[in-house]
Order: sequence, then C-alpha cells, then structure tokens
Amino acid sequence: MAVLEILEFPDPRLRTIAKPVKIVDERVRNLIDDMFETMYEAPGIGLAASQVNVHERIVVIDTSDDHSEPLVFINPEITVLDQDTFQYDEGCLSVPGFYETVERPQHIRVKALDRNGDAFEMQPEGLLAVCIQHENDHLLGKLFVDYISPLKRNRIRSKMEKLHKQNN
Ligand code: QAP
Ligand code: CO
Repeated sequence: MAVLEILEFPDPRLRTIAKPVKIVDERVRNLIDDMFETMYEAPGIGLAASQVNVHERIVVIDTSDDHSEPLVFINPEITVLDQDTFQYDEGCLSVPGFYETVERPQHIRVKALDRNGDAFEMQPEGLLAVCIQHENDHLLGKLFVDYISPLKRNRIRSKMEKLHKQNN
C-alpha cells in the first residue's frame, strides 16, 4: 500500500473527465487500497481517483470517526429523487484549508459497483449524500469551488498559487 500525491486546485489535471472502469481486477483493488490509505492519512472522508491523477470512475468514502465504514463506488450513477436541497460547509483534500457552503440535492439514489465488481445501490442521506455528490463531481472534472462566486473562487486560487510557489 502507498500514500499517493493529491493534486491541488488549480491544477488543470483536476479538470480531466474520468473514464468508466471496464474490469474490476487486482489493479483496481490495489488502487482502491492506496486511495483509502491516502484518504485516512490526510485525514479526509472522501477521495476520488481524479485527485490522485488516475482518471477512472472510482471513489472511496468513510464518514465514520474510526475508519469503520469504508465505502467504494466504481462507475457511480446518481439519480436525484426530488427537488429538496440542503446546504453543507464543504472542504476538499485538493483545496486544503478552505471551506464554503454548497447547496445540493438532498435525496439521491446511487448505483455503483463494489470492490468485487458487484452492483449495489443505496439512498444515502445527510453527509454521505453530500460526499458522494462531491466525489462524483471530481470524476466529471468539477470542484466544490465551482459552485461559489467567481470572486471567492479567484481569491482561493490566488492563495493556493501563492502557497504552491512558497513550497517549490
Ligand atoms: C469531501 O473532503 C467533502 O481543507 C471530502 O485542510 C467534505 O475529506 C464532502 C480536508 C465535506 C462533504 C463535506 C480538507 C482535510 C478533507 C481540508 C475531505 C484540510 C484537510 C476534506
Ligand atoms: Co474533493
């Protein structure tokens, strides 16, 4: 297992659209293990393969306090069930240190494959529903900062670019 490097906003590679996984094999399971190790080490509650520069439709999530609820979503498909929305202060491992309120659909169904390649579906609520939508956005090249005002987004971009210059 390995902790992978996480791409940070405004890295253009985060805008890549991920491709569906064709076969859930050992290669995919090894990547999933590395993604969990990377997410837990950060620590974070969700990570999309796009964030570690692998442009395939794979997401890992664990919203528990003790690493006890690992969830894998391969080729996730989200359906919005009604018009209800709710707001959450979102962060992102690719935008460390910044949190902004984002409004998203509250009731969704997600269909995906698990780490064995078996199909499953769930109707998550609350933080889990937010997290799945946030991670699915990464697979589409989209970031939570795309939902906030251009002024706020550009401020965050400037601060991130300054940090990246300092660290190089
Ligand atoms: C996505 O985000 C998410 O700024 C997962 O300095 C977040 O794991 C979905 C993190 C909130 C819904 C609600 C962020 C770690 C972790 C930071 C994360 C940071 C260190 C973010
Ligand atoms: Co994120």
